[in-house]
Amino acid sequence: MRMINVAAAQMGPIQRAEGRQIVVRRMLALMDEAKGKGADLIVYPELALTTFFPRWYMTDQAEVDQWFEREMPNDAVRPLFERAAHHGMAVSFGYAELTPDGHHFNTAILTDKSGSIVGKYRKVHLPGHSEFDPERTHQHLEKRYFEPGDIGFPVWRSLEGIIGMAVCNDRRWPETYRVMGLQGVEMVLIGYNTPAINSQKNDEGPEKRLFHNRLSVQAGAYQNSCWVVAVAKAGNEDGFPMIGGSIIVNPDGEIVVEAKSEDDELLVHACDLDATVFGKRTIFDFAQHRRIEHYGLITSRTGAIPPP
Ligand code: CDT
Repeated sequence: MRMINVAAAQMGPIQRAEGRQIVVRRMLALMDEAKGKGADLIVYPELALTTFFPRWYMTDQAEVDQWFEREMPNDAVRPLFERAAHHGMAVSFGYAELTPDGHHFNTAILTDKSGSIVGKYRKVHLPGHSEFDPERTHQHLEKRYFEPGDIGFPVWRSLEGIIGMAVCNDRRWPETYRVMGLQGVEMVLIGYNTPAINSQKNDEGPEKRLFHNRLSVQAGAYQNSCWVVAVAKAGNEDGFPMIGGSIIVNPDGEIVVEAKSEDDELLVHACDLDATVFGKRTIFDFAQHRRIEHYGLITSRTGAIPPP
């Protein structure tokens, strides 16, 4: 057995006025609790250090850039890295990344147990829009503030396994998991911030959103025979409610543990990476099952059928 005792650290809301120090204190409390439960790895949500700022329309780039981290770790976040190294715990969390040459990404990182960054992922699927949309009751401006990720869906050999990452909207699309699955991924870490109501489809409330969360994550795990750790930032941020529903899903697609609250809440589960082996043998047996000659539409945009 190759075990990773993983802690999914769901976070409750972060208000716009709350600074990184307050948030990091909450993250440290979750990390200490995870240490008490023997965690090897703690996973925090997308954009874990701040409120979900892409809901706010901003025109001043200096104001926008205040939500971004220019280096990782930086002074605000260093206590997390130091505590994790002290505990001997690997960490993954999402943040807004501003590169030295001025690029903006919605990023997630993975460290090893000594606090060194071993993996970085930049969100590929950016939902929402780039301009203020008067048709919407709530704005979702990720396309305004971020560029699409430029490094694909890599996986990393770490914690005696093969680990991948994705961010929020990525989890809804099968290609996300498949690209990592084809690289043998054994555990996928996904942070999210999902509004409780779809602002363009008002009958899509929290129940439907939680259903889609489970549906996508469970299918991704089963179809690629990997563990998936999906971690929410939940609750009401400045009047904007978001779903919780953090889950850890096994390679059979079964939920092994699920959050009950919309607040800071730790889910811990001992995940056996060897539980991925049976499914991988049967699903990824290229010679017997996969008919790549029939999958052209997935990779060829020109062959795609346009929407009605
Ligand atoms: N953060 C993020 O990607 N949220 C999206 C909201 C989609 S509605 C514009 C999600 O897929 O949950």
